[in-house]
Amino acid sequence: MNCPHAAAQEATLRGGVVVIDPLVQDLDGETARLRDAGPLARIELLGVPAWTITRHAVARQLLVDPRLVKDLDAWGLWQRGEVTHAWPLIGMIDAGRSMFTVDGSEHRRLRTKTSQALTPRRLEEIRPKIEKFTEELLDALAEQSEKNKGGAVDLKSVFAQPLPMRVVGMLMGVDEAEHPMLMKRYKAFFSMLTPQEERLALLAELDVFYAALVRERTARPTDDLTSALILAEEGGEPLTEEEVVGNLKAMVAAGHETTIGLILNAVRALLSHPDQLRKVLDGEIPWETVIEETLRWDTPTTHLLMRFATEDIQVGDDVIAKGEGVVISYRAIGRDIEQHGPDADVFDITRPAPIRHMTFGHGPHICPGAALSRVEAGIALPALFRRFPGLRSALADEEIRKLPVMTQNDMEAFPVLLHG
Ligand code: STR
Repeated sequence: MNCPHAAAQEATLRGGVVVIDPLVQDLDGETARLRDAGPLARIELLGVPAWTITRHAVARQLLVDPRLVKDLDAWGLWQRGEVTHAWPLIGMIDAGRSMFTVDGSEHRRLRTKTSQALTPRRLEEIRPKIEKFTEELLDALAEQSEKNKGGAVDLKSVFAQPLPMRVVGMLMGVDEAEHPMLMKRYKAFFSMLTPQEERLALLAELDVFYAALVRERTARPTDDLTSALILAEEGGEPLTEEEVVGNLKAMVAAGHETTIGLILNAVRALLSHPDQLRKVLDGEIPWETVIEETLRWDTPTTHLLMRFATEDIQVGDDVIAKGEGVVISYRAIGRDIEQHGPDADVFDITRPAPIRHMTFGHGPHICPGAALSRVEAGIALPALFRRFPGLRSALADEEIRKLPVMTQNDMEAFPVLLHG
């Protein structure tokens, strides 16, 4: 066994089933194996079988197919009690009634106000605030570095994590004093090293926290999105407290966790491709291209859980049987050769634009925060390199450690040197 990938391959491909590694020890290898396993691949998530979509074209088709639904009760394994709350990934699916878990006309009812609040035009109103947060966090980076006598600082905990937290906190009306508590809980929620009882307990604590915030805004509305979600539209059916809580927690979780990945992965890609970084800093290639290529090549979400078939669905030679679960492997989709060409595995901001990736999804559930994340990264990345033009990684690229998170593409930390 002299091929270095052979052992990993043997461990992760059992009878055509790709076993997703909870410790994320070889993300690129796993992505390639998923792609090789076919447009619709069989996977195993901590002992639980599912299908996953690994191709752009198949995702385009299935993400608008009404026979695939978010409703957990449509899952055969759940109906039969073979998956329960003891399964560590259940919190990714059983997340309360919200725009993330409901389909059809009810989904539109739950989602409309949020997507209206996040249009590019509305986001222009908060751009100055995002710029201000960015400057403050750049100051914090400089301060940390000075304290460490010019030594390494963690770009994740000091910059890439608090920035999206502040932005989504401001939008939803979550007090800054609560941000460290939220970041700590979400880190534990996503980590596969957290015991399941602990994960269920912290989700219950988060529910209590969000319900208190919703009651507070019901009594005294402000101009935040949480208050807007509570207020009935003229003639419309108001959201219930459970629905507002569900939307609020989906927004906070999605709004901060994914954008951390976008910012860190873009910085990492540029620092490990200095020729391309040069082109960006010289103004030859716009930051928007860096953002889109990063979204394609190193997606913040590796696997999105889950949809369930309400009837048998034929896809090519495969049949997704009624009751089976379907995951969307966005990382494999971003590396789809049929969509992006034979060099799909290469980070290349000079590839012909536009880069047609599907990292924000497709169809009715397409990410409502897509424009917001682009605004955030579009402010954070140029500001970071403007302030610290000599920025470089304190680690060799292969030394950067991933967190043991199965669904998100998440770094443990990203130690950088600010001044070359
Ligand atoms: C985390 C736990 C929670 O309380 C609510 C949600 C709903 C939205 C989910 C979120 C989850 C996990 C991360 C998701 C997000 C929607 C977008 C984000 C899946 C389950 C992505 O990674 C794309």
